[in-house]
Amino acid sequence: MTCTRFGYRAMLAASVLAIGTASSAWAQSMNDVQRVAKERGLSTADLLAAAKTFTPTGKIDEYLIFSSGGHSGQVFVIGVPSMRLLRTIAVFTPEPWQGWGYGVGNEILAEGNVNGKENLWGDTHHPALSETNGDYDGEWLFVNDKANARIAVIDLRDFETKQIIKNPLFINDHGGTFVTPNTDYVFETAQYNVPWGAEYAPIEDYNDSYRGAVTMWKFDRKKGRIDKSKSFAIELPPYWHDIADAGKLVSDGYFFLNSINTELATGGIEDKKPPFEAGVSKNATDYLHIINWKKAEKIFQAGNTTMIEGFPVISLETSIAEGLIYLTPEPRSPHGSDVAPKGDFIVVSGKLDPHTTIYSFAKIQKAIANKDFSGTDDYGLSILNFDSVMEAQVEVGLGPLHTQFGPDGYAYTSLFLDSAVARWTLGGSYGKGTPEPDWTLVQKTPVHYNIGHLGAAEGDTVSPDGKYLVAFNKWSVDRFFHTGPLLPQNFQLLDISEQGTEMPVIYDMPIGNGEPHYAQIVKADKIKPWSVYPEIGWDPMTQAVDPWAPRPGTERVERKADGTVEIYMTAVRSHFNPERITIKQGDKVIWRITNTERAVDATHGFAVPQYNINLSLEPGETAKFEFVADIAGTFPYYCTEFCSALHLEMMGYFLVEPKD
Ligand code: K7E
Ligand code: CUA
Repeated sequence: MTCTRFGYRAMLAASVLAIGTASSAWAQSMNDVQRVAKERGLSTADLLAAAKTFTPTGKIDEYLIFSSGGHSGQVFVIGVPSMRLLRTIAVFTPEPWQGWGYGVGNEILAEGNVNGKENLWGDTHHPALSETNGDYDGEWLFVNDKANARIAVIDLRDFETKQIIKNPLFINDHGGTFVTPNTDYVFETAQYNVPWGAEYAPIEDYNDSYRGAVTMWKFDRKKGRIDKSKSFAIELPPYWHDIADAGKLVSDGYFFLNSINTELATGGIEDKKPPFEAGVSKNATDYLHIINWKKAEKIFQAGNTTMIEGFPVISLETSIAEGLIYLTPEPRSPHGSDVAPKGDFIVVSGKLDPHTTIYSFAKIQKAIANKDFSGTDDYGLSILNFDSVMEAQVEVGLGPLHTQFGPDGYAYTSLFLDSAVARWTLGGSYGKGTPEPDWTLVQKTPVHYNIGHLGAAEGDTVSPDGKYLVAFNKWSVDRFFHTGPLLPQNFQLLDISEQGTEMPVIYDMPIGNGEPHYAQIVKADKIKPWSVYPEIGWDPMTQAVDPWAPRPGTERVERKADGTVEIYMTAVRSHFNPERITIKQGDKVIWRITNTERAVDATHGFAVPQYNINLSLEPGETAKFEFVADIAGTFPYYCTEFCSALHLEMMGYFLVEPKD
């Protein structure tokens, strides 16, 4: 990068020298650059940032961000370094462009019904790419819904949601989704605790009736689904459990979960009791939970569980007896818990403590072996002696939240109150990778404004890439045109490719359709999506050819003896076949459509007015939807994609004859 910068300065110098002589086309073009820069008020730093991020037409981004969409309930896919939004993946919220929830996807959305009630939105916080040996493998993506304690599974062959699973034990989650290094399990922890199954119990009974838990969802990679029958939960004290991370390499088999509200505050500002914000932050320390999930798996497989809400749970008593869970103090209002690339350190940040605290896994193991405890909590869990397990503390600044890692021994921590990204050095086996001494704050770059999570390229894996870091900022204040009082969030791209003191902000990307929390950044060439579905008649729900799929020559309307009308339709530029369908009011309709195209991007839409139907049929895809034609009338259906010059002609009439 240094070379590039000198090269660029040399170019600018050359162009300055060339002014007035116009001796070459190159000089002329650099004059043009200078003229435009002057007209637009751009500095040299701006031009350099532009050169680092501008991605000419036809060039593909090097990295992809998979970002949670906050309470949009979706996932966003963004290219790096161009910071172009490439796709929204519809997850918990219906989305008409993808035809998600308007005839197709409805069954999957219904899997997410909460105690039988439809919930057509979500609050996505932590996406997790599937991993093999602790590295992203580009196959699957998981994301949680904090509002209703649900997990979604997305297939990265077609970027579509395949499963939504509702947690039977709790109704709110936050610590999730996180995957174990080979994606054997996806884990999810409750945050705002409730009695099992969210049944009623007065808040005064918090200690006795409200429960914490972590659910270990077993992922069946072959089926591409979470297998509920092989999943289980581990009961936890009713602290509010927050972010976690799975151990890897030396710490594989463990996960590290932090907590707040060890005070067991229950609010009550209206009764002059301390509000949650004060009650939850009273203690100087909360607890990092160190959980041996491989041991838990054995206990579950041995059947040493209790069925609660029809789901196997390892009780707190069993965990204590088996040495499954240990606690250790963590400084004030911890939020991030991030395992370093070699699995040897766990970095925790307390929002109200200006340090990051680094725990050593080797020391944790030693303390467990030596029963080096400073006591037990009220639930009987042993507390490892803080001084015995703490490796280092680094003063990074105000409001530290989350930490990511680079390839060279740097760690990066988001500072919410400072609105900055801190770069600091790891010690131990990471030492000597950086010019600075171990465990030292190196530099802080201001970001705008109120950063939450941050993401470095593959920065939470066993082999971080460095290069780029994105600050996922909560506020944008004065960075963009004010779109009324509701402003976009701001993703700011930082260049972290150079060691030492510089991490310039090189791009601002407004997010105008949700409030992201965590995101992961993966090398784009690890994702191998299909450009068209493998065969004509492909059902994305089963990822296989549907034997019932309509094909050219089989188009028809069949009336069954029971009054059901089955429609077999094909779509190809620029017509549907059939184009006229007449049925009777009250008929039950089963409608199948296959897009028989093989050309890349030849997607057809299919919209029926009044009936709230809108599909997206990608090349090769077949879809099936059902409804009762309860409203008589004349309904022109049409293709919602501008698929050809004659796309306006891609339509037909759906005629529903009145009953009598
Ligand atoms: Cu916003 Cu991970 Cu939900 Cu921190 S969380 S910022
Ligand atoms: Cu098909 Cu427009």
